[in-house]
Amino acid sequence: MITLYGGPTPNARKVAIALEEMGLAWRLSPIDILDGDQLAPAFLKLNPNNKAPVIVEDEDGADPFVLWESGAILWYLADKTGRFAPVEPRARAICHQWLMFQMSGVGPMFGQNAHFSFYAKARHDYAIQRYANEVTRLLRVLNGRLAEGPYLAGDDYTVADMATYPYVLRQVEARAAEFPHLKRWCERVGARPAVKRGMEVGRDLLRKETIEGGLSGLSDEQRSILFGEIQHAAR
Ligand SMILES: N[C@@H](CCC(=O)N[C@@H](CS)C(=O)NCC(=O)O)C(=O)O
Repeated sequence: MITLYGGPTPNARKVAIALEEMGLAWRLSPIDILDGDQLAPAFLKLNPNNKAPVIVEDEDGADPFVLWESGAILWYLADKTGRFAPVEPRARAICHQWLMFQMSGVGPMFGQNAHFSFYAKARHDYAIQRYANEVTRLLRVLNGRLAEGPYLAGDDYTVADMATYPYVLRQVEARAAEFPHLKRWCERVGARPAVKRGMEVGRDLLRKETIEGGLSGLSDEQRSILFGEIQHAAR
């Protein structure tokens, strides 16, 4: 049995999608990052980087296996099941390339864009513009790639698609005319039953303070947990 620690966020959704696609037995252990669950000592023992998702795999008679960083989790699950990543070295490298592109480009830049456009208390025009430009640039790269074939790694749906879909969906819905190939890919990926189920992970935990929950505004304590004194205190 695999326990997924996370909530209704893009990084946990990627992992939930993969677990569903691969037909693995799993359950959710909810982590509410606005309440600071990621800073609790028991969670920090699993992930000293205080971020979800984390998976813990329990098998009879073996020590639990703990893994964090969503890209590493997806790659492990693909290796474990022999599914959703090519075997031939060059095809595998291309799949890995698009997974790394999501992890090092799309994830951080979309995250900073959300931070400066919606969550930062003060307005920083330079930062807002910089990350909005990066989001557009990255969406163009993805759109160009998907003009060449149905999926990011080529002909087959892989973990690279699972990693990217939860991040880009909202932007693509809002800007479909600019990114027609990405839009068609979103429709193709989003129609998969396992993707629909994975996207629902922790839905009941969605907070009104988040963009998806309606952006009602963060309290000072929530800001401190996520971006301030509490987040950065030595532990
Ligand atoms: N690179 C990490 C990023 C994980 C991440 O940023 N998780 C966020 C939720 S989407 C989190 O747990 N934030 C809590 C915090 O920073 O304290 C991954 O892909 O797993």
